[in-house]
Amino acid sequence: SRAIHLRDYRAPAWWVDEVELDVSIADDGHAEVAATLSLRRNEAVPAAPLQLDGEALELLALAVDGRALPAPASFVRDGRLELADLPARCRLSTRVRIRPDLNTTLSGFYRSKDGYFTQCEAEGFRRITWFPDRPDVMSRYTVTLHANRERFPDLLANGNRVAEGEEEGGRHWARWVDPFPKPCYLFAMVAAKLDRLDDTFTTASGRTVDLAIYVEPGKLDQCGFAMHALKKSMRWDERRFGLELDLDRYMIVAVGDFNMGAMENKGLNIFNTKYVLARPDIATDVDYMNIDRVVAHEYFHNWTGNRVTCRDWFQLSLKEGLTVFRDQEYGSDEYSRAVQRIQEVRGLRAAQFPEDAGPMAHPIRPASYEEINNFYTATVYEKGAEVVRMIHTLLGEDGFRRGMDLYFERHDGQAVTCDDFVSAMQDASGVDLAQFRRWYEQAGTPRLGARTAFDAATGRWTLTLEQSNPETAYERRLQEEGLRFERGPLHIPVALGLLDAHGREILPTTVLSLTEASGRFEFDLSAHGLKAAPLPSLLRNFSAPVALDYQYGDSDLATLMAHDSDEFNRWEAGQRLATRLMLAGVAQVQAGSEAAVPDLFVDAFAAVLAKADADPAFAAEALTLPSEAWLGDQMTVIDPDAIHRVRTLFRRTLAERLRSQFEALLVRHEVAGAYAPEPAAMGRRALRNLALGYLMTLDDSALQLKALSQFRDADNMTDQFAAFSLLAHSDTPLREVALNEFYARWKDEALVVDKWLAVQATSPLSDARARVRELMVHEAFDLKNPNKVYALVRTFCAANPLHFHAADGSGYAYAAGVIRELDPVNPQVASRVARAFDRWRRFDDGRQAYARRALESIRDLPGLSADVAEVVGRALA
Ligand code: HT7
Ligand code: ZN
Repeated sequence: SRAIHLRDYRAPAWWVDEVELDVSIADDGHAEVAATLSLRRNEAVPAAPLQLDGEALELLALAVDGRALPAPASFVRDGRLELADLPARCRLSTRVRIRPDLNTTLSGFYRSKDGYFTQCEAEGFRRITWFPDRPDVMSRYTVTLHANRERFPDLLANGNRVAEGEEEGGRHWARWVDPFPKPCYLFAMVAAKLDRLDDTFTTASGRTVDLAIYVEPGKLDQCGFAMHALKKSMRWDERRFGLELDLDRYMIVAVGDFNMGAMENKGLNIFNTKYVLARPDIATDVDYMNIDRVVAHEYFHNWTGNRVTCRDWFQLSLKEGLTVFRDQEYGSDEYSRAVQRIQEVRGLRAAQFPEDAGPMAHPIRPASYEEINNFYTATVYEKGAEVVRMIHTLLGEDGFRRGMDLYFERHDGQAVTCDDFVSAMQDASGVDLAQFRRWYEQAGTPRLGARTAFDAATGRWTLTLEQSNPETAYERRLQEEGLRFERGPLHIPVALGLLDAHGREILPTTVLSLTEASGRFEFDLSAHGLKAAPLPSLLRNFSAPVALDYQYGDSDLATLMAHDSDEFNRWEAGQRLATRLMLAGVAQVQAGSEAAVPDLFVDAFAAVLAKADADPAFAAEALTLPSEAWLGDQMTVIDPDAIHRVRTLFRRTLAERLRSQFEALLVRHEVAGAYAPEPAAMGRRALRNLALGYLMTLDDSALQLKALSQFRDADNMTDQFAAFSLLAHSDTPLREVALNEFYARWKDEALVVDKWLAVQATSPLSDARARVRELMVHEAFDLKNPNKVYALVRTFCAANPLHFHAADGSGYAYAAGVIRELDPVNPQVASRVARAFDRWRRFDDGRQAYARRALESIRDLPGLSADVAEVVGRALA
């Protein structure tokens, strides 16, 4: 295989202390990049030739210490520029031509609309100039940009603008110096014509810094919230972690063509427009919340990622897991902690648990990879954050903060490893994390079994916990690659509470550490005079990323739903009960009978509804049934048709039985006054729209008209979009009305058009796949734009299990066709779409045969990218 292994890591033979870049953008769409690198041999390792990475570069000239080397191309071997016998210190100059206008990969330097932008993480800098493209080489940059003044008035790079001037032919230039040494993946430059929102921020130590958000002309009224989020996150990082901005100027640039969400380039973040632009009439509450979190995430990277960076890409979770944990904590402090936690865990179960169970399984620090872009995964990010959260749980807030302080004290300005992070946490707190480190190297979702026993005579209650760590595709692959790996028990923090038969708490949250394969924990409850066994509330707040197996009775779950003091577990009990009953319904449907919704469930659900006013945002979560994908993941062989049928039946039955309660909610939670993305109002809108969703299952024309008027009259996108998606998924003539009106109104707002596409991609109606195919040739779609591909294609493949997994294989054939077409255009995006096939072996033989054929048709594509080859290769292995 083409795998790169962590064990092969070697420190670089050469350092690059200074980089001078001179970038000249020509009017015909190419650019010339002249680079001078101040090189210094790394005396700590054996001498070796200098090796530089480069991709899609036309090498024009090469010089060492000002002396030109003839035949520059002759120094390029296997895609690398190799120079032997260099003096221990020297200056290497290269000049290359690049073609940003033709760069559809959106990696390196590329064109989007009328401007030029960069994306260098993970390995895009090598598409700009010859360089040791690895994160442990840190350099100081001086960058001079030249371009036409009229077309590109904004010339930006990292750091501070130190000089600018005019040139002949209507051109101008600007020079930027970044005072901080950085790895090249944090390099950024922009040449464009943009509007700018300016602001300032005074740091805790009294420095005033300039803030700027750059957007496409005409969108200035859509960046106020992102600026607000930036200032909130700056203040939060000062308060919670004592971390201040270290720059004089912090810029965010929004771009419509971008492979991911955003990028934390030092002082010059580049963002997907999706995570910057918002106005009440075009962005939903969820969009606002995402913007808040992504702006915070990129800002937090300035310390966790930029000041302390990764030694190599195997350590990606060092910055990503930690920064996600930090943005989660920010979200919890800004919004409802319990609701944030519920959403995090729902996301983890939707994306990371299946990843751990599928062909792409890997630990948060993988030991090998073929294409690093494939490892910006739910495991590295979200499970990585869970691992950091467990450290936080084991150390407590103060211990964790001391660990963070020590981490920065030891490693500021360095490129380090996950081990260095754990060592700082351990050394600052005195908590032994030796066994805990296994979380970094072991893939898979541990199963945590629990058994309890109660002796009423003595009041002794015993909890036995057992962990099992099933083998994953990851270990099988390591073995094939000849890497030895020993599995072992993990250190699992298990937060426990106990309730009596009336739901009163008799043991407040206590964190147990399970370190062996099995552990027994005894509690003396004699003081409580219990007649019956207490009811355990296990794994409170989801204290570890595991799958808990405990035989709760249905009525125990109803008690926990109603009374647990741990809000997360109140929600969890409802999900557990719903999952169990819905899976029983699926089994009934498969056996040829009809499923039924038990009264106990309707009653438990009604009890949550009755208390909904106390916390609408929580109620909206608690009243959302487990997804079709989640139900499928619990089955040995996934049956998407039966699952869809049962989930639809549950929703309709709840709506029928609780109609008046839902209707009352609609009235009670009408939000008065102008729209504001405030937590309380957001919760009420979520609850109200959830109620409308249930009511729309009743096929009642009066309710459909109610949805239509909400769709037409809403003054904000949250309410408009909620009604729109319900109408667009309803089998009535109003569907076309809503689809046409929505498009006509919003066709010039790219991000709203994405919503229009995504809604059609998730349709449960029978023509969904045909519609998606038609939309591929609609003026609204563009294969070159990742947001459009994600909205239409990935949403269909990842969020429409009913139709993507159609029994006739049509969903798979469609996806394979798009992936084959997309691969030469943008392999990163093609590879993300290909991940939709991760679960293919979980389906019946008929579906598997179609999926295999689809995967093989991708595998056999001549010139297939390494990105897609890795994903498809693993799926077929
Ligand atoms: N650190 C950023 C990663 C990223 C990225 C990676 C591969 C290809 C394109 C990309 N754009 C951004 C995002 C983050 O975690 O903050
Ligand atoms: Zn990140």
